[in-house]
Amino acid sequence: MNKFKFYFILSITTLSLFSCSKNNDPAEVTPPRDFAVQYATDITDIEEYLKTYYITVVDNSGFVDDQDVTITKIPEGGTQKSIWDQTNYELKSREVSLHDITYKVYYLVLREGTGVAPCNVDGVLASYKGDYLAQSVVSDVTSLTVTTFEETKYPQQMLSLFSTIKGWSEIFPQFKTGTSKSNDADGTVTHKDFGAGVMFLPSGLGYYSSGNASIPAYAPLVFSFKLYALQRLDQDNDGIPSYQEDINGDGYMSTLAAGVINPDDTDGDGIPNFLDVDDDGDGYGTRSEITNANGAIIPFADIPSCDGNTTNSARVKKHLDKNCH
Ligand SMILES: [Ca+2]
Ligand SMILES: [Ca+2]
Ligand SMILES: [Ca+2]
Ligand SMILES: [Ca+2]
Repeated sequence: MNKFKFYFILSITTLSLFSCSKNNDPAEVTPPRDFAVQYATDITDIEEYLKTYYITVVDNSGFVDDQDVTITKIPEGGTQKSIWDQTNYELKSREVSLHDITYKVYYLVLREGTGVAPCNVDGVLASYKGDYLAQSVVSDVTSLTVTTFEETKYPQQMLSLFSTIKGWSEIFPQFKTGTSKSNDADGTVTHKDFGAGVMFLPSGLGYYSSGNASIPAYAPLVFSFKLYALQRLDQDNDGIPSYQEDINGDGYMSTLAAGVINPDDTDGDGIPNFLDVDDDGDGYGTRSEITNANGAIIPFADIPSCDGNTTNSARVKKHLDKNCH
């Protein structure tokens, strides 16, 4: 598939699945809630959910239902162990700084995966099921309810983590792909040993005030997911895939607030390398600096230093050396 076509499909998918819908009627616009206030509510709901629901996981390697999960409310008097209390799967958390607060994002590792981890701006081929949490009042009793809004069992498109909701781009890099084998007879693909998990997202890392289609505004989201494959993307089209512009190698790249030092911004101009067409700020575009005399892009591993060295792993590659082009 050519790149244009890919991005075209991506943009449609992005619009339908992940973008914030704007309310165009000015009469209905109300100011969004304060992020910190909403987060306090969300994290309370999420922790209540984790402590009052239990999970069952299908173990059926090589079949499409492998690592399918069912999350069910523990019935009155039930002896099932909650997601919070169970010990079959590790419940981890990750801190995400955004909106001037630090979000705690819980995620459950069903299986880490045996392949390669995406960075936070790669494309992922993932099956997933999305639920939202809501408080509902029945007979004067407020309780947490769960509604499924989307399920994709046979994903066809890579989704760019650069365009999805923030929670996805934070959690997917913690997992790896597995192996995929195409079946000659019918063209179906069998996925094995892929990373699988469940993420529990505060609304600020989801759709927040806009909601989305059937998802109400300010709803915390729960996604169970399976990471089948990834695609390396080159956001700035400078010839270097974004994951190789992750200077500190932590799997994450982002634009930070003005004045905050960005570890992935070589020239310190506020634009991280994966979005900067001139990474070292010498006035010569990265693409031109890594193009050889024949007009071909030099593979990342072979980009020379200023003095022509291509083997010293500690060398500064010329596109990152502002004294050389
Ligand atoms: Ca790039
Ligand atoms: Ca980084
Ligand atoms: Ca820069
Ligand atoms: Ca340059």
